[in-house]
Amino acid sequence: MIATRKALIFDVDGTLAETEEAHRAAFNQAFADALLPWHWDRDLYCELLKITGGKERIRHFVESADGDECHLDVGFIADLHAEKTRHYTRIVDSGELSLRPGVHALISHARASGIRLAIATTTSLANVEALLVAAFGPTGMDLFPVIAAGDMVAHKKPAPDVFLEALRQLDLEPADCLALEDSVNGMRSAMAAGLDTLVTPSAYTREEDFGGAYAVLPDLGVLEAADWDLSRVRQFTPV
Ligand code: XBP
Ligand code: MG
Repeated sequence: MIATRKALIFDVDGTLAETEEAHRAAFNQAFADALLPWHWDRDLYCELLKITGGKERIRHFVESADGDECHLDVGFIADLHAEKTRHYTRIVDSGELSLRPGVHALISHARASGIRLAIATTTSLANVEALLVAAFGPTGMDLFPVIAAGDMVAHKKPAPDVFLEALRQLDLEPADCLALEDSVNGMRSAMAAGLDTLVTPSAYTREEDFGGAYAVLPDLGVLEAADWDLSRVRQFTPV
């Protein structure tokens, strides 16, 4: 049973909600505002998502597709990414995004069962706050006393840093926790931190290979239907 775990450590983008189309729109709006001739369509963004972190993703795009040296300036990228974050949080504040199936129920069940909640994400803290407030109201951030996000760690996913930081703040052993992820980068990060990882692939990660995952489910509604019994979903055939 999930109640045997002392904490759940949630990824954000793709796991709590299908957010990447909003991120993609925010990137493209920031590029347009800066009069840059860049547009990331879905196919290109699916490739670029292999690079975690918005600033790192922009840098990779400049190095691989734009080539203009002045676009590699750290300050240029930071300012462009800050504009992107402004657009993204505005999209989230508008209420356009909703939690994925089963997420709200699992969070409620965990709270009722005394299971602690944490976040380990590559996205920016401002984006986490926007999503939690939009989904749970003004006190949404209080649901997750432990939040490891974005630039809090030196190396982004698939490095284990952000999950190790969440475990440090929780002061728990990996075996006492369960990670919830949507991407192979995220799964590798969590597993490298020693965590069992339950994967619910998202729109952009559906074709990825989740070999080694604790379980691969279409969404967390399956876990609720299994009455929160992890042993029952463990045999669930990968999507
Ligand atoms: C997914 C990411 C993030 C988002 C964009 O994070 O890799 O970079 O795509 O957000 P998660 P930023 O670990 O939650 O799946 O532009 O703030 O990085
Ligand atoms: Mg994710």
